[in-house]
Amino acid sequence: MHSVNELLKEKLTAENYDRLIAVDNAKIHEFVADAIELTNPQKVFVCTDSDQDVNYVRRMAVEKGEENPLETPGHTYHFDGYYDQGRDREITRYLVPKTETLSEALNQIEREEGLAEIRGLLKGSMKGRTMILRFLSLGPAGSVFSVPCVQITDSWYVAHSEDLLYRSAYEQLRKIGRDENVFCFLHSSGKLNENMISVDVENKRVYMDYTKDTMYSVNTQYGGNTMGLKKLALRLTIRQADREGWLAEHMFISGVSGPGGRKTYLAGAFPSACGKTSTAMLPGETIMGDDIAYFRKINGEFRAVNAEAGIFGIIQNVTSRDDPTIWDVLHKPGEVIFVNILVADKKPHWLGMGTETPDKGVNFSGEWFKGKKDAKGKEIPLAHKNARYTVALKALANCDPELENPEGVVLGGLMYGGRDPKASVPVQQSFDWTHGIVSYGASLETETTFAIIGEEGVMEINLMSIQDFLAIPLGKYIQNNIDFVRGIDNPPLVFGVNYFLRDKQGNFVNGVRDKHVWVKWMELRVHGDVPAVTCPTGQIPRYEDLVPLFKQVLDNDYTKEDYIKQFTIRVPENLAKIERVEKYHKENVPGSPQAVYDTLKTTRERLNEARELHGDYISPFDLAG
Ligand code: SPV
Ligand code: MN
Repeated sequence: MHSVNELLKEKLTAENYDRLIAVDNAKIHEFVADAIELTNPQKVFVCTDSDQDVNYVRRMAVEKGEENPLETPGHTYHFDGYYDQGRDREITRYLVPKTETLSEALNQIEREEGLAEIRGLLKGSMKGRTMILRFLSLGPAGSVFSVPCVQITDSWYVAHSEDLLYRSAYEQLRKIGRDENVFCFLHSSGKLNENMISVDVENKRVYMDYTKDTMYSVNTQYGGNTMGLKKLALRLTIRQADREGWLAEHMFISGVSGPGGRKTYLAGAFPSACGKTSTAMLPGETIMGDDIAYFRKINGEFRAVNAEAGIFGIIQNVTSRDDPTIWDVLHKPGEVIFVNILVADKKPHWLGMGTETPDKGVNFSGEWFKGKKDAKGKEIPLAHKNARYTVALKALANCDPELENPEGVVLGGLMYGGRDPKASVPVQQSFDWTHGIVSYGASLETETTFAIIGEEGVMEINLMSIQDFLAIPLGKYIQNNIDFVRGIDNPPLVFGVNYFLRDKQGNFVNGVRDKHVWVKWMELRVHGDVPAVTCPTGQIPRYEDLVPLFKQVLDNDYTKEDYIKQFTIRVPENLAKIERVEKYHKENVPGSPQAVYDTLKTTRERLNEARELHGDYISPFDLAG
């Protein structure tokens, strides 16, 4: 048996060895040595923060054929396998030691058994390839929020994407102590076809050894399964935050401008493909993050940072009209990786782009033509619905200047939203913190979307939009959220939003851009500038406050009919939702806080009282007094 050091010395070139040893951390050295022994790469490349190294990764992604250049300078595209187009819940499992239990709601496997399985799949997987080693930081560098990470991958595409999405932190990691903890991620694309696409679909696995803060991923390339710092790290930070008394959330953060030039920071949680990124980058506002936020109490303030530094955003329905900021980035020279789009004439095309699209090209199914069918006879769309773009936040004209502030920003409000066709009004504010956490966060019910492999349009509860990533008991997580604001003088206001409410005919009652008005209303509420109408489920906007906002933000004349259609309280639908949520908590959330049941009960009572007075469907004008 080699010692760790001997093995590293033998397998790395002198230059790469020196680079690795300069990061004097025992866990990292052991992790790398073990990964080398296991996966047997031909070479090891230790990537520093230098432009030269980062450019090398970018160049290799193209040279090895994992990415291909598009017409616009700096733009490339990458395809994932046909059956590898989203996060895969089925094969994503926690490794749980025999002596421990984890919520039954979480997909898991006994640790030893799972480790043996995934290590078996990783064995020799990097033969003939280069192992890339990256040092990265979650949260701004050198801050109380930062979480040091090490990613090993044999995919230049994954390494390149992480460069756009995270903060390179080789220099920062050189300063960490020998025994300090770091998160470790080991990914291999596994078996590849001639187009450098993972093909061993049956053996796709993402296993998470939370006992060692180490995650394994194999036979997949889709970002959400492979980039350790994205959803794999979120699971680990949720555990760390639980131990240390802070919060790691599936939330965007943006700066919303208000009267007199003030700026108010809002955060929000939405399940994948429910409007999170588009809310984060509303035109005229600033974006600080679109996916993962950390919250800490600092000197009695509620402060937030973005764990990431880039966007892995859904491209479907990105149009010049609705999303001008990102449209601009996707059309001008600069670094962009397009993922699972259609390529024709070296240009990217996607679903719902608002311009004419070609009838043939190349997409995630290979050569594509209009009418092409899959093995089951189903028509293949020109691009996958979950096609994405990867860009650094600093490429956006409206990137928030506080992105790298080590102290983060003070949060004025936060929102929870899902795809709820029937019950919730488009926007409402909770009566207090706990009421909001329970009624909008812990009650979040949503239709499943294409961002996760499986059936679309099925209603499910997705607590705080973070359920896929919870690695602590769900009840504990809710309690932590409720308790977090203790000792904070001005906790953020809590809002519930729903961009997907439909009328009886099944039509959406709102336009896609209406969310901008809701956000502006929240901004006014944070500063107490406008009153609100009390309704059984929360506080809703007054018609007279929305009229000027619709005019100012969208240049629309907001009608009373629209207001009534959107803000009518649907009592039976809300009562039915409460029943489902209560049942869900009783059956699936052992230890759900008493506050959840108390709050649901009070809301039910309020709804019943209102029904006595006003009937099943209550016009907001009846409540305005
Ligand atoms: C999401 O699905 O919530 C995403 C994309 O942000 S990923 O997790 O990377 O699949
Ligand atoms: Mn996400």
